[in-house]
Amino acid sequence: MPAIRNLILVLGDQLTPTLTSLAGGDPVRDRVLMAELGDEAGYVRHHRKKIAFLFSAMRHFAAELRGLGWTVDYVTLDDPDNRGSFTEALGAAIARLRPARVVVTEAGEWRVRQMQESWAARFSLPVDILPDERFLCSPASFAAWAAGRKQLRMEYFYRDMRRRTGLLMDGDEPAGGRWNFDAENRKPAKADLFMPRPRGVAPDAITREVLALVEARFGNHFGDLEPFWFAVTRADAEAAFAAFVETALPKFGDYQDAMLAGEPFLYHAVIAPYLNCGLLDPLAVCRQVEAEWRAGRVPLNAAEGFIRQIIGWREYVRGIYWLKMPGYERSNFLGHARPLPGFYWTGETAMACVRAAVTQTKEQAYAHHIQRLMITGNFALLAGIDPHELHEWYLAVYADAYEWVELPNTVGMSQFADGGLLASKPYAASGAYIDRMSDYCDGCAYDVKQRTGPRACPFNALYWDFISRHRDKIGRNPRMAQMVRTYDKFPDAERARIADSAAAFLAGL
Ligand code: FAD
Ligand code: DLZ
Ligand code: SF4
Repeated sequence: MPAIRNLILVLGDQLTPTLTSLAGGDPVRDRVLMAELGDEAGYVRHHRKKIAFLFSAMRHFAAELRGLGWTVDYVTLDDPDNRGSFTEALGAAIARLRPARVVVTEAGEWRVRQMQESWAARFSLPVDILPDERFLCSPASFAAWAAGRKQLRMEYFYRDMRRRTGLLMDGDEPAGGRWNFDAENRKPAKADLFMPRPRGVAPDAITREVLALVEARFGNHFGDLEPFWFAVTRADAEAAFAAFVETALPKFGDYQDAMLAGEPFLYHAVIAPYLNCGLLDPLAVCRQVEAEWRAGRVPLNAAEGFIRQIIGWREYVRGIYWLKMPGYERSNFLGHARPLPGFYWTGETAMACVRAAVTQTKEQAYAHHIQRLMITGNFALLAGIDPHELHEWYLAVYADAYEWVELPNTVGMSQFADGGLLASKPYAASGAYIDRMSDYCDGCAYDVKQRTGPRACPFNALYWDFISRHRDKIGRNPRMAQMVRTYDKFPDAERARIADSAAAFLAGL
């Protein structure tokens, strides 16, 4: 047998055949290593559906690579020699195969990147760490953009990305004469018989085997394993995206901020699990969406809204992550320390909006952005939940969650724990916002119109209590200063009732 030249370790979120580590390799002389790892499944206790999704997608990707001529050493979770960590899996493979060098594409998470950087010394072998070119903006390029700016506003980064990619550009000008159509994207939705559904896939034999493995090994993790309908191959992920483009994209913009009881997906794409593990390519999906608009099949506010999420928000939060790690994960500007309430795991609360968001999270490993930001995130912000505990919750419960994308969204956007680096103001809202954007309040035990008292919507007293508690820290923002002034105009007795209602509710958590 010829000597192995490069041992290429492919991580679970690197399921892309054009990955830099594979693109420079040679299927005849090199060997690919992939491993299902107890440490990766357990560093936070990931949702069982997420683990099953990733293991099945990894197994299908190994088959895809074999089809392309690669030899893949694939270590399953139940392999008796599996010791559970990237470092041990790599060490065992090096001992077995004696490669001349190790090649990896840089890990998405700081934690794993530290491991990668330790391997050359540990194994006395050259280790090439190649850039991850599936992203459109490298950490270095983001740092250059950020250097010298007082505020790192997503909107300006996004405009640069539009210019760089040429997406939705007419020469030097944004298509339609505006960069951003967000103001048109705030319609509340109505229940509709023709509501689109994400395209699901029945589990094949590989997925069924993984489901049995996850059932046996991760019984104590959160979340329902079945029904399992995620795509686990590139072809099925592409078909799911095509179905979204056809059935939901035209209304994606209009209803981006809407929420409806019993409608977990609305007009969202449900593609983040596929993008983040490498089954879909971010630039390719944006080009497809632009083509739909140019062909007159979707309105500009939908195409622009979608493309902004990907080349704007997705790239921007990754840039912030690498700019601020390590340390960002411990941000706690508002000094919040309350433990995460148990209903984040059970859904057992009388608050209909929180119950709906948590229940569908348990069932689907999915909630859309406004549920994450304005229901579970907003509640935690108002209630003063420890942002690190909340971060671990978000990282565990969603099929699309990886620290590089989850952490800035949680700590920065949703909890204002970085002091406003990412968000211009805290995403804090009372029940009135939830009532305007959803139909949850119609079926709730609480009354959204009442501010205080036992039947009042808890978001109301908690909102005003939050404004009062943090007036010194948030009052510099003009929009928050306005809320502080409103609070100050409440009669003394009303302010006392707000404090009492908030305290009584929090004491009962
Ligand atoms: P759509 O609404 O259809 O949007 C299309 C795509 O745009 C998404 O698939 C995603 O790739 C991208 N996108 C949209 N918003 C964002 C955003 N704010 N940041 C980054 N990408 C975005 N997204 C993750 O991918 N992983 C996470 O772990 C994650 N954690 C979050 C935690 C909190 C507290 C919040 C407020 C948001 C989080 N998001 C996360 C962002 C967003 O909620 C999800 O990307 C989105 O809900 C995924 O569903 P979708 O594919 O249907 O998205
Ligand atoms: C999230 C995850 C899980 C649950 N399991 C594995 C695994 O068994 N093997 C693997 O290679 N990757 C897994 N991952 C993804 C890794 O955690 C991911 O590659 C890092 O988070 C990226 O830095
Ligand atoms: Fe949520 Fe308050 Fe509406 Fe109930 S009344 S659904 S708690 S916002």
